[in-house]
Amino acid sequence: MRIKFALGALAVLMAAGAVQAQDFKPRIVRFGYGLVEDSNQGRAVRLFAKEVEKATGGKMKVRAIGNAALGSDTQMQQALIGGAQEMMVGSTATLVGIAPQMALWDTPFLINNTREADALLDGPVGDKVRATLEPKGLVGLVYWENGFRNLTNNKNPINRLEDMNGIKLRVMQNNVFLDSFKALGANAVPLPFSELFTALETKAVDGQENPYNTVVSSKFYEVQKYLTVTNHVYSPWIVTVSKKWWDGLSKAEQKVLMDAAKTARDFERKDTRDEAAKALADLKSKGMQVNELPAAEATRMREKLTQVHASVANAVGQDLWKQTQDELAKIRAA
Ligand code: TF8
Repeated sequence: MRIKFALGALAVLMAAGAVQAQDFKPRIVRFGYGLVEDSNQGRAVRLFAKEVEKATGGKMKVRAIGNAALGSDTQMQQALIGGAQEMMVGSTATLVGIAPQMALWDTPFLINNTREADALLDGPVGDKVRATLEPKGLVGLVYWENGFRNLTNNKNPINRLEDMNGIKLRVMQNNVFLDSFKALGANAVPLPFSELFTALETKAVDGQENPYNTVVSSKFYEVQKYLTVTNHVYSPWIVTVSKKWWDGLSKAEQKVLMDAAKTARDFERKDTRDEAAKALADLKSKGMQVNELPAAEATRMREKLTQVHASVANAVGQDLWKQTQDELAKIRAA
């Protein structure tokens, strides 16, 4: 009896010791992101860094590098694939060229609220889309929230669909966004986010679309007059790891990164939602002219945008499209 207990206790101690001693090597993680440090993105990356350092007793150190200092989203993706950078968080929209199924998240009016977003992204559909990155040299850990996107511009308030005509609108670099805004009559110009502020400031473009949080953190209110509430699409961010680097990590190290990414996700979604709830008042006080589209015009916009659904379904595959619709129906019924 006593010997058995002693052996059992010894085994437990050895297992615990093993995790500490060999499973965490000294490592530096270069973690890049595109927004400024004082943003929902920056705050969540800093929390992630703290969690990782805590869980590895300081062995794994995360260098959080914001402001696109390591490059735009697409440049960082290439650095991860090549193994020159370990981690990043950025838009799923810029991954569509690498993993076409990511276009699912660009579908206008696919997701109606944050409850649907969390359930869809953290469920089987989100997992399936995330998994398409692995063969391309990237490991997608979890989705964070970018948020519901709204329009800003400098030309005129958008009160009717026709007010979109000829507005030079910066869009993310992918076909769904290009097609969507062309369908609305805008002159859509794809540009990396890192060039956006300057493009707005120099009037190279008239407008852009992003969640309120980003209009605040990137100070777009300094260079944009009109904000129109459209909530035309819910954008996630995705936390990605270089597969080259990931494959060299121990199981314990991989688990630390996954757990920290999830902890940071839960923090980030709440932070983003709290900030978004206050942002509109904040933007008004900073001088932006805010309007809601009249319901009839919103419907016209919605109809134009749902025209692109068929091409998204083609791009991501009919099976995934159908699974998404089924999953959403389930979530809505729950
Ligand atoms: C965009 C996105 C940006 C992200 C960010 C830099 O408009 O919404 O928020 O790409 O990671 O490009």
